[in-house]
Amino acid sequence: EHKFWSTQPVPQIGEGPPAESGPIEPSVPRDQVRQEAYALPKDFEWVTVDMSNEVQCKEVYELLSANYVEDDDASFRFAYTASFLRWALMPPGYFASWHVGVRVKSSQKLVGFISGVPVKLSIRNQVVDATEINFLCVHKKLRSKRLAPVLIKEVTRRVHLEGVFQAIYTAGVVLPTPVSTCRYYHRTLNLPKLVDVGFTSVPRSSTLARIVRQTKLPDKTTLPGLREMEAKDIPEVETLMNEYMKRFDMIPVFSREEIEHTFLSGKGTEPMINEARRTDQVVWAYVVETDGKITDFFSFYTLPSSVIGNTKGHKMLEAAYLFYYATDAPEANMKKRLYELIGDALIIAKDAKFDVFNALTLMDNWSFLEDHKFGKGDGLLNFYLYNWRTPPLEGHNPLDGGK
Ligand code: YNC
Ligand code: MG
Repeated sequence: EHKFWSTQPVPQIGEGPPAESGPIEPSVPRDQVRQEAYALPKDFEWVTVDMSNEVQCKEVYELLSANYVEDDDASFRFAYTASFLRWALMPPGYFASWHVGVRVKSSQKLVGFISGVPVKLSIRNQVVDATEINFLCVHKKLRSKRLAPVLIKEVTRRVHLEGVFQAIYTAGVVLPTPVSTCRYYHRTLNLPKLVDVGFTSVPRSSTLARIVRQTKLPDKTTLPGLREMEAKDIPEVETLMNEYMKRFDMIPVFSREEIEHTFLSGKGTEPMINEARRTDQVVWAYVVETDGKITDFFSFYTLPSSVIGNTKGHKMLEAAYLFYYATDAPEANMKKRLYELIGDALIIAKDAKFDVFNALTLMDNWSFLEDHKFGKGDGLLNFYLYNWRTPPLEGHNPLDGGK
């Protein structure tokens, strides 16, 4: 039973798949949107967090570092960096008012957060101006007090005030009602560390040395013409992505400015950890240039997790997450080409000192996960739409069978 979610414009449990796609409730003009903020318990107040302000950005970073998403046995907690949060929350056309905080009135301590950013989605070829909601977090000491629904209602109100009535969000928890569910897969890059921190264990039937040998990657990338993406590649990457993404039923529609922001603005300025990585680099984006033409593209982002038990002196698990990719390979050659691209992504991530490379069972990932020795994880990620009905997104993904 969902006291809050049963009141919201989302497909309710047991409703069954809809016959058609579309909004659940109508959009309304701005003057019909509630003008006053929702009421908080008396000791708390709303704030709009200014993510361009170093101090405020750090406050969000600190709230999340200590209180954000943990795995099921509380061994790891997502540790989004401040640069990541700035990059994720300030895309072109972002609304500062969608960065919603809750402070304790007396101490001004930040104890709650939720954010939205604008995103254009194409869902079964219907284009929807939506918001992507992320980083919902309530301090551990204030859990189970029904603060989350107030945060959700307040961000919804602020989104409505800008004329947006649909949202997309993901969560590990099951709520009414996922439009799709993906599983995490993990590719080992630094086995000894993954074993030390308890992320992986060596099966009795094997040894550390044997698995290191079995998962060893080539020293050098293999694709001729592979190089880091640059500003001059933006138009070609845009075309390549637009074409390739037509394969899927729910996709973001990026403007040129969004492509630049998403793939090129996150390179960082701080000192290099080694030749392959800056301490504050968020995104890695590569293209394959063949005879002066961009034929392929891939990207991944960094999302470290803190090791909660601080096992064997390791504070952080450095994880890379596969992000968008695209290729102009014809269908008959697609599987092979994607295998090659992701192979090079793994090598680059290893050079950049990542411990593990994660990917979800979405897009065409099913076609290379097992061949590249990704292991099936325990974690699932549910995708949700707010105020939009559509039949479940099935994809063309044989690994879905193993949900
Ligand atoms: C969740 N993750 O079911 P019912 S993901 C949505 N997303 O409501 P209370 C959630 N709803 O079932 P707590 C949720 N988790 O009674 C719980 N809920 O109807 C629902 N964790 O509230 C829950 N971050 O305040 C229940 O719970 C109600 O104190 C209970 O707070 C929850 O960012 C939370 O996992 C998650 O910080 C804040 O546990 C807290 O437990 C926490 O008593 C660690 O709340 C961090 C964490 C969530 C990451 C994410 C996406 C969020 C999407 C929110 C929904 C957006 C809707 C669209 C809005 C824009 C619309 C437009 C236009
Ligand atoms: Mg609460």
